Amino acid sequence: MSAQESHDSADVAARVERRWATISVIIIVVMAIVAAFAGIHQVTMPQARVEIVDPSRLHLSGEFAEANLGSVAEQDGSVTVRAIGQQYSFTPACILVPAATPITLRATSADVIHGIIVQGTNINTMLVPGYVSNQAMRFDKTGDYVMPCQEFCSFGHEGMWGKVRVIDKADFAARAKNGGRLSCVGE
Ligand SMILES: [Cu+2]
Repeated sequence: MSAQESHDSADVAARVERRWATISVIIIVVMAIVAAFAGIHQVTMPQARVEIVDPSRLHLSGEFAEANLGSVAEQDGSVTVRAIGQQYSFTPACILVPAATPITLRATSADVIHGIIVQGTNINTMLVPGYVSNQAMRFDKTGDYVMPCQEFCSFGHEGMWGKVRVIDKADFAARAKNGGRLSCVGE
C-alpha cells in the first residue's frame, strides 16, 4: 500500500465515521422527541378507556347531578354507585351497598385529583377532574369500611374521609325497591 492510498483510506474512514455519528445523533434526538411527546401526552390523559365529563357542570345535569348520586339497583342484579369527590369530602359521604353483589363504582372529581381507597380491600382508584373512573367492587362481609382520600388534594386532605357500609343483600333489595338512589348519609 502506498502512502497516498493509506491517506485516502484514512479520509474514507473519517467520512464514514462522521456520517454514522450524525445518523446516531439524529436517532437519539428523534427518540428523545418521541419520549417527550408520549410522556406529555399520556400524563394529561388516562391511558385506559376514556370517558369524559365536564367538571364545572357536574352538579347541574347529567349522570353526576346531585339527585343521581348514590347506589342504584340495576335490572341484572348488580348495583351501580355514583359518587363525586371534591375538596374536602365525598358525595355521598357514606356509600351504601349490598354484600355478595357485583358493584360498579362510577366516580369523578369536581375540582382537583382525589382518590378512593377502601380499607382492607384492593379497591383503589383516582378521581380525576374531567374523567369518569370505573371501579369494580364486591364485598363478601357486611360492615363499615373507611374510605379516605388517598391522593393529596391540598390543605384539607387529611380530613377527607368517606365510608362504605355493606349491608345484607335482602335489606338492600328492600330499600332499593322503589328505585331511588340510596346512601347511608345521616344514618
Ligand atoms: Cu381529596
